Amino acid sequence: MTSTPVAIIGAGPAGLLLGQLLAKAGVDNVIIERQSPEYVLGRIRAGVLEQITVDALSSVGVDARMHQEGLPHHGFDLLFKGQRHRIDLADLTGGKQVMVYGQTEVTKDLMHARAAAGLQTVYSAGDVAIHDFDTDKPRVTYTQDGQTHTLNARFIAGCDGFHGVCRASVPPNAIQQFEKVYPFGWLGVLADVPPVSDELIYANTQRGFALCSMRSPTRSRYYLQCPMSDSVAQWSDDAFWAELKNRLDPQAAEQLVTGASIEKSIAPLRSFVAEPMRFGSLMLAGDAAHIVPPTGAKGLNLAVSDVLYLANAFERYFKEKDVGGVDGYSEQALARVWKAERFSWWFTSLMHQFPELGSFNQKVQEAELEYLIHSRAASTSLAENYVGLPL
Ligand code: FAS
Ligand code: PHB
Repeated sequence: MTSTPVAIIGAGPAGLLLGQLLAKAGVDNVIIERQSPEYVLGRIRAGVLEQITVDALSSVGVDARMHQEGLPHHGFDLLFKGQRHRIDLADLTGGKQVMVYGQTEVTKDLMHARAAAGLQTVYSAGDVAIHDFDTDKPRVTYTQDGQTHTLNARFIAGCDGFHGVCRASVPPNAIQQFEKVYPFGWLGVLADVPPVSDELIYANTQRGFALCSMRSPTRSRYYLQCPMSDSVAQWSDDAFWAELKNRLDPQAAEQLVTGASIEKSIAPLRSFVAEPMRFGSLMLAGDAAHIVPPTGAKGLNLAVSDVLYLANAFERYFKEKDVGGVDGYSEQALARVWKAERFSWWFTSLMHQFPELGSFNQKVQEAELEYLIHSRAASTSLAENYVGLPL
């Protein structure tokens, strides 16, 4: 049986970043992860980092490769009715930008930093369970190498994602869940081909939404709105590229470089929030507490703001015995979560096809897009949400 001040469940970006922030504050911690490091790194997810995420990684000294390989972006294109219109993020937000740098790379950098710091991470942990988190002596049990292990802690940080064990362990009468499931998914393709444009293109077309993103000047990431009934097997690379071309403007369709996919997956889209985000000695952070449709590129960045608040709360507790941060964590995190939920829902509703809502919805979407590109006030609102609202 071992003990640690903070037991972190989940070695995704939330858990790993929290671990680094706590270590920097002198608060020891152990991460328990059910998958292998390879499995965690094999998941292809986010691509756009807000400045708060860049700054958080810099604050724990995990930013060198991001600044070398990451791509600062100062704008993106909205494509509708066959025309592209640039949203100038820098001009609209007084010089702010986003960083294009894949979540896989962020996770890799955090993993290496944690290992270099000699912090304990238990990978491939089986039957992870949390206990007594309604007391000040919670504990985690898990199996490894045929043995059952117990980890005592003062707090448990549930950073175990949407399908994790932490939120699921909270008594149903102690938690409120708000959810909206969208009637479509995103078919994503990663390919070692140069991006079709220097910046991202978000397309609203009558055939469905499309997003042109990237990971580097030689690696592209594309998404197509698709029915949830679709399977990856139905989508050959040729079929994917042909449909993407159908959803692009003529110039982009002409310039599109296609190639073999190195990853292809369909992700469901949902908006979800669990309230509160604290249950006694259990604190939820990141996807364990909330999910956004990826349209607004908020998921990973919300996980970061959660753990920034949480690390500060734990530092106040362990260094000054001040419970104010811990007691205020849920309300503080949820205030930012709900603003990002609103933006992600709004941008998803604006850019995707909803056939069940009829042609009126398409016309209203086009009217809002026209208003957006001609109103500085409207495009400023889009831009300041996209680059990330203040902490
Ligand atoms: P994660 O889900 O990343 O990590 C949770 C970790 O906990 C995982 O490693 C998991 O193995 C582990 N775990 C689960 N159960 C456990 C248990 N019982 N015991 C121990 N460990 C356990 N966001 C964007 O901003 N842009 C995007 O384009 C984007 N695309 C996405 C595509 C997909 C398919 C998905 C699922 C999400 C996407 N997201 C995107 C959101 C995503 O980036 C998340 O916001 C981000 O991974 C959140 O990080 P974590 O909260 O650490 O959760
Ligand atoms: C990505 O590159 O994976 C990405 C970028 C922007 C989004 C969603 C996904 O809004």
